Amino acid sequence: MLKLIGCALNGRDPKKVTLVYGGKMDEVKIIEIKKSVFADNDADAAKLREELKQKGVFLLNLMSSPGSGKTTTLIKTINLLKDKLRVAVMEADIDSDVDAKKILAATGVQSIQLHTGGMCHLDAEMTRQGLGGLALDDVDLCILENVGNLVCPAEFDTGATKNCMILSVPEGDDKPLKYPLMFSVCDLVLINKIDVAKYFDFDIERCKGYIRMRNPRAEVIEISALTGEGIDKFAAWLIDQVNGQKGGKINA
Ligand SMILES: Nc1nc2c(ncn2[C@@H]2O[C@H](COP(=O)(O)OP(=O)(O)O)[C@@H](O)[C@H]2O)c(=O)[nH]1
Ligand SMILES: [Mg+2]
Ligand SMILES: [Zn+2]
Repeated sequence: MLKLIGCALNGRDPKKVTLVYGGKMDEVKIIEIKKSVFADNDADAAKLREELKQKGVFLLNLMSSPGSGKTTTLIKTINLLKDKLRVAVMEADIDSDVDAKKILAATGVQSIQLHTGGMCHLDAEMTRQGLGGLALDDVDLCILENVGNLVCPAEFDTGATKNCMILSVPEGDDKPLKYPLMFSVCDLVLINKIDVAKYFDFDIERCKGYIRMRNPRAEVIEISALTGEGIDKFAAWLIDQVNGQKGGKINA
């Protein structure tokens, strides 16, 4: 059977999306839901963003290339935040459930795997279906780890409250020049793996200049998910954002 992959699926027959979510530590549940294709994703995303605001849920869409450190960053950050905020995670991947299991095992927070079965990005409707698998009444901050890809995830508004991307040092400081849309839709750019900066010709100031060129309002935080450097700044940014949306008083 011919398997369509990636954006080739756009506009084709509705397909199955598998959700795997954690209950107890070693337990995962599987739900299958259908993906429906909406003609106007931007309108659907705006509607979802408003629904989340009404519910008091801040949704962060986290994007990057595969391997830049999304899952590692989430684990470190959630362990700093989970006593202050009720956090949930949606892990999107073409296949496998390793990231949701890793998050659950390392943090104990609600964690769902969105199994896209070929899709290389999420749209608002897929995100909504994922959210349906979470107990949202118990969530202040939900983080969506989008499919690893610097191209089409930037083209599809997921309905997230804010967008964040990770650029890691080994990828090179010129990526804002090569993937302009990704940098222009992000509110926050995390520059990760700064612990290995000495082995690469990655110039952090030059990179920040390229990011500003694409998006003058984007904030930039340097981190190492391995050593934990800068993770406190990312955690404080998240608390600020959640407070901003809820009008809350959670202390960083
Ligand atoms: N040296 C170093 N390695 C990192 C850092 N963050 C992540 N990694 C490693 O990079 C690899 C990919 O990380 P992962 O979190 O799975 O990336 P993802 O695919 O974006 O979720 C793993 O081997 C991590 O241990 C970092 O800050 N420094
Ligand atoms: Mg990951
Ligand atoms: Zn795609």
